[in-house]
Amino acid sequence: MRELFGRPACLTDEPFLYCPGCSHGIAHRLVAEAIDRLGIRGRTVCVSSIGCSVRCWRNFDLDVVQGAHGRGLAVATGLKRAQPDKVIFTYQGDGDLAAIGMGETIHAAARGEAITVIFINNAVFGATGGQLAPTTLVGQVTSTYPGGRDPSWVGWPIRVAELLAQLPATAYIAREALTTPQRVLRARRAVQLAFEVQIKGQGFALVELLAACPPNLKLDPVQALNWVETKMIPHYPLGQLKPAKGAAR
Ligand SMILES: Cc1ncc(C[n+]2csc(CCOP(=O)(O)OP(=O)(O)O)c2C)c(N)n1
Ligand code: SF4
Repeated sequence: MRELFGRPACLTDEPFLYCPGCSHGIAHRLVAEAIDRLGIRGRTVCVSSIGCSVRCWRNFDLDVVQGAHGRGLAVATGLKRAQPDKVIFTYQGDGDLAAIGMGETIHAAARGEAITVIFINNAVFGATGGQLAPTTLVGQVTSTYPGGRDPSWVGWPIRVAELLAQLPATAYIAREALTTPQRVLRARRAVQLAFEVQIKGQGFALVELLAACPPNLKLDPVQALNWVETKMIPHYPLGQLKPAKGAAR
C-alpha cells in the first residue's frame, strides 16, 4: 500500500521532548522534509544552538554540531568554508540568534556566507524560563518584565528578517508562521527554498518562523497559537522580505 504520510527519513524515532503546543517539533519536521525532498541528507550538517532545541541532534538523523550559545553562525561559517560541498544549516532560537548571537548573525549575513538559517522566533527565551528577548513584543509580559515590555526602558523589538534583508550579501530572507495548516505549508516552501538557495550557491538564506511557547506565555496550546496570530503577525509581517533569484514570489 502506498504510504501517504509518514516520518521523514531525516527524523529519528526519538520523541520530541518539547512542551505540548511547542512549535519546535513542526519546524523540525519541515527541515527534515526539505532535506529528504532535495536528496541532500548525506551531505547536510546541522549546527544546533543552545535553547530548548539543544537536543535536536536526537531528532535529526544527520550530523549535528553543537554551537555555543549564539555562536552557531561562527561555527557554520567555519564548516562551510572548510567543506563548501556540504550543506550547512543553523537552527537557532531568538534568544540565541538575536541576543547573544546578534553579532555573529549580522556579520555572517553581511559576508553572505552560503548558509541556511532556520530562525525560531517565539518572542521569549524559552529554555530558561521566559525572559524578555530582543523579539518580545511591546507590552508583552515576561518573567523578567512582569509589567510588560516598556520600550523606553529596554528598547523596541527587533525585526531580524527586515534587518538582514537590507544587507547586500543576503540572498533570501523570509518570515512565515507555524500557526495554521495553510501557514505551515507556506513555511514548508520557504524552508525548502532556503536550502535550494544554498545548493545553488546564491548565498545567505534565512527563514524566520513565528512560533508558540505556551508555558511561557501562560496560555494553553490553542490560545498560544491564537496569540501568535493576533499579536505577533501584526508586528512581524509574513512573506518574502528578500525574494530568492529565479524563484516564484
Ligand atoms: C553563554 C551562555 N549564556 C547563557 C546561557 C543560558 N541559556 C541557555 S538557553 C538560553 C535561552 C534560549 O532561548 P532561545 O534562543 O530563544 O531558544 P528557545 O529556548 O526559546 O527555543 C539561555 C539564555 C547559556 N547556556 N550559555
Ligand atoms: S519552553 Fe517553550 S520553546 Fe521550550 S519546549 Fe516549551 S514550548 Fe517549546
